[in-house]
Amino acid sequence: MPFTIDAARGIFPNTLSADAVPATIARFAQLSAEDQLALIWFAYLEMGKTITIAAPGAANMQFAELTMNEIKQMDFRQQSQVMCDLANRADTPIGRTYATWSANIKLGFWYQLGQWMEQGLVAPIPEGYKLSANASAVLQAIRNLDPGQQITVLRNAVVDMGYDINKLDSYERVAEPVVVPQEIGQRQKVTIEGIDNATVLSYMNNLNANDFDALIELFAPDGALQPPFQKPIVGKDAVLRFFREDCQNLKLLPERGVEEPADEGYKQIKVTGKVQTPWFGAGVGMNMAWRFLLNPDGKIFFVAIDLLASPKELLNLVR
Ligand code: ECH
Ligand code: GLY
Ligand code: GLY
Repeated sequence: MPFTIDAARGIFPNTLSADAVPATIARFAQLSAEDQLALIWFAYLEMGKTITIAAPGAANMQFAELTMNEIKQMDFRQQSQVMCDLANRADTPIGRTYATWSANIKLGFWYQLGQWMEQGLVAPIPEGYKLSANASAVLQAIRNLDPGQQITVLRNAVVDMGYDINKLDSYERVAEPVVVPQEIGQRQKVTIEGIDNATVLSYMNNLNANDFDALIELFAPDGALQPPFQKPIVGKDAVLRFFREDCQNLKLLPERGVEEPADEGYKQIKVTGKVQTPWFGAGVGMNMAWRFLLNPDGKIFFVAIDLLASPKELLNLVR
């Protein structure tokens, strides 16, 4: 085998990803729980002036409902404690339940709590709460990011909360049900300047259509997918599970790409363009790159998805 996953991760090394995102998350993680919650509250309010967030679907919320109602019954002091425990990743029953939820369920849970905070049903951030100097600096760093990077910081902060799932002996993952794929007649096909590779085009079209069964057949058995700022997910079973749990209703808008031969009959392809999440729709276009390595059978041996450092990177197709 000419390529290892590790070697594949290094294709198109000139790709500049948004390192400001993990750097900001690392600074955020150092803050106290109170500061973390208040900071997100302030950031969320400020972002809400320019971008609109879609309400989570009912399918998404049903799994968090029991926990949310439990929290609603508590007094303000207990509610604040639950929120701080989540930020502290404490080992509590709610922290354990939260850990089993998919990213979208976690986001839907906080979306609802935020609404209840506004309505006075859940403990607010204390009036006049003053962020520490460090927290103010992190908030300022978030203000300086572009919208796609801001929502990624928020998402990652929410996903990281709760008890560490790896410390649970056994658990069942909880995700929203998988929607049926879009009907063939309804599907739109992408075009990518400089790319006519059938695997890459099918990847985009199948993901856009939520057709995960067709999508996974584009991968080699030992193929891998690397989401932004994460380690590769390896093997068809794990990649399919990721698609079904975390990748519904995305909109991929690839724009251009390059295709080059690699060693031993492999092929490397880089594509740049925008991605929209169902949470913000056309309101936020994230600047992304896909770096594909296809095996001699034309199957995906590796694909990395990167959040780009700046819109300028959309035009960077050099090796
Ligand atoms: C309040 C205060 C107390 C604390 C908290 C609060 C609530 C916060 C809330 C935050 C909501 C944030 C949201 C963020 C959503 C972000 C979504 C993103 C999606 C990115 C997806 C990408 C997909 C890329 C991919 C592609 C592929 O080809 C393969 C698959 C995949 C205020 C109460 C916490 C409510 C909703 C960033 C980039 C293109 C890799 C997935
Ligand atoms: N409203 C976005 C989602 O449920 O994924
Ligand atoms: N941030 C992209 C994902 O993992 O869904």
